[in-house]
Amino acid sequence: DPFAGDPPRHPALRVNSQKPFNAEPPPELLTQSFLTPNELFFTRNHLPVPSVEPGSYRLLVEVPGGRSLSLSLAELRRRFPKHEVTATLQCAGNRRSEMSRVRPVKGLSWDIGAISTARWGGARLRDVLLAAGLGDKSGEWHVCFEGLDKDASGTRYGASIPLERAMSPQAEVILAYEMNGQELPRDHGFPLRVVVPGVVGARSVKWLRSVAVSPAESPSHWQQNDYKGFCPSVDWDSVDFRAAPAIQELPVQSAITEPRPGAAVPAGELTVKGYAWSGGGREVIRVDVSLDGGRTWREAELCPRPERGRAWAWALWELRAPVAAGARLELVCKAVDRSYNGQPEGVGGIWNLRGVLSNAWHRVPVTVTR
Ligand code: MTE
Ligand code: MO
Repeated sequence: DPFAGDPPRHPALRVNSQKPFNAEPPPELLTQSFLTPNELFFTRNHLPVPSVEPGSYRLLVEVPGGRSLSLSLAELRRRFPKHEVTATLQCAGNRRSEMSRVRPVKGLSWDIGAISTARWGGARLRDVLLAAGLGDKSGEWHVCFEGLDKDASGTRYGASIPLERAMSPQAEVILAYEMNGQELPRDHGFPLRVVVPGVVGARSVKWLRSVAVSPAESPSHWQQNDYKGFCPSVDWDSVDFRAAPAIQELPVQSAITEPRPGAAVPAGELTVKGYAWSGGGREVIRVDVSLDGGRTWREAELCPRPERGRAWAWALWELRAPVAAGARLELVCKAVDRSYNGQPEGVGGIWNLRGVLSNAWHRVPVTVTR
C-alpha cells in the first residue's frame, strides 16, 4: 500500500477520498477563527505523502544562464530572510458538489470547505532565484515546481507560475517552511512548499523537490490537462485542453458556513456567518446577503482583519437579522471585490466538465421553528 506511510489526521475532517487523502473541515469550524488551525486546514493530495528526512533534504534550483543550487533546509533559513504572509489557499474544485447537482462532473465532491487560511513563513522565491544568478529575462518565462510525491510510474506532481509573479516583490511568493508558526505538517508539504498568494491552490506545490526557470509552463498533467475552465457545452469528447489557459488567479468567491442547508433555526435573531475571498489580492469590499432567495438584500458586516492592504486572505463576515416563526427562508450570499467583480447568480452558465471555478451565489434553505 503506497499510502501506508501517510500521517494521522484530525477526526473532525470530512473525508472525500482516503487514498489519496482529501478532506475538508466542517463549515462551522472553518469560520471559527481567521487562521485555520493546521490540523483542520483542508488537504488536497493527488498522491501518497512522501516521507522526507529533513537532515538530508535538498531543494534543487535551476536557472538558465545561472548556476544550479542545491539547498539544505538550514541554508534556506540562514541565507534568506524569513518573509511571512497571511494567505488563503483555495482548491479550484471548491464547491464542486453544487456543480454536479446541475449535471455530473469529474472530480472530488468538495462542499464549501476546500479553502483555508494560514500565516506562512519562508524564503522569498525571488531571493532564491536571484541567488541562483537569474538575470534579466525578456519574453515568456515560467517557474516550474516539482514535488517529491510520485505515482507508481514515477510521475511527480508539478505546476508552474509565470516568472513575472515569482519575481514581483509585491506578489509575495514564498518557499514556506512554517505554517501558523509551526513547521509545515506532513499533509501540507513538509519540509518545504510553495505558497503563491491569490492563485489557485494547485500551483502551491508541496514537498518541493525542484524549482526551474523555463521558457515553457510545467509539462505536468496538472498544468496542461487539468485545472482549466471551459464553456458549459464542452464535453469529454470535444474538450481540447490546449485551447484554454491554466487557471492562475481565482475569481471572487463567498459561502455561508452557518446555518447549514436544511437547518431548523429558532425564531428571533438569526446569525448568518460565512467567508469571502478573491484571487490576485483583490480585497473583498462587500458581502451582500439575502434571506428571500435574492429578492431583497442587506450588507453583511465584515469582521475586522488583522492586516489591510493586499488582501491575500479571506474576509469572514456575519449578518444578524430578525426571523419570524414558521418562515421558510432561502439565505443567499454574494461578494464583491476591489475591482467590482461579482459572483454569477446561478451554476448553469459556469458549469464545466471538470467542475472547477464553482462560485455562483451560495444558497442555503432553512426553516424557522415555532
Ligand atoms: N503539491 C504536491 N506536491 N502534490 C499535490 O497533490 N496538490 C495541490 C497543491 N500542491 C498538491 C500540491 C492542490 S490541487 C491544492 S488545492 C493544494 O496543494 C492544497 O494544499 P493543502 O493540501 O495544503 O490544502
Ligand atoms: Mo486543488
